Amino acid sequence: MLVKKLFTLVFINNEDQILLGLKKRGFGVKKWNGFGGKVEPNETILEAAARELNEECCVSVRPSDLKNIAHLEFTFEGQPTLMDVRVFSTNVFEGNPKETEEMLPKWFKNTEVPFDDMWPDDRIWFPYMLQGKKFFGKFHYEGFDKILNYKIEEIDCM
Ligand code: 6U4
Ligand code: NA
Ligand code: NA
Repeated sequence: MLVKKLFTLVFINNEDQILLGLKKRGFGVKKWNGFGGKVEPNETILEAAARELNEECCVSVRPSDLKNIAHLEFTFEGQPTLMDVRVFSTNVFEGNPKETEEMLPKWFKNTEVPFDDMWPDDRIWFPYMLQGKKFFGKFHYEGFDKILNYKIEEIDCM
């Protein structure tokens, strides 16, 4: 039996740039990624997405401005957890990204995303996101570095 855990992941876009953060601790440490975390029992997924973004880089968004662009599932060989990650993006935001205890934010050109220092799956699905597609992907890992198998498909609506 797989135990599902719900996570958010938010990407802020500004013209031809995307905001990423270098994770300073915990899961995914030293990797660049969007901003997000666990959904708490007392909040909606959208509220969690906006809250985590603000906690991690001090940027504010209205939950209703977040567009749900992807659904990702991660499983790990020999482990009972399925990470259910809801991915959002927006170009409507307030505040300048600031470093926090968890993340060091930085703007990257869409053509200069640092895939070598990111989750290996990002290289596979970022092109969908950067082309404005909606998609579902699932990735099965051995450890945290090797993708054993995956599936990705464009979808019409979330
Ligand atoms: P705490 O316990 O507060 O440190 P929290 O911030 O709630 O944790 P965290 O940072 O562990 O949660 O959440 C993991 C983040 O990493 C989520 O935004 C989802 C994202 N994520 C997890 N696996 C990923 C993967 N393979 N590829 C990817 N993002 C992933 O691009
Ligand atoms: Na987090
Ligand atoms: Na967090």
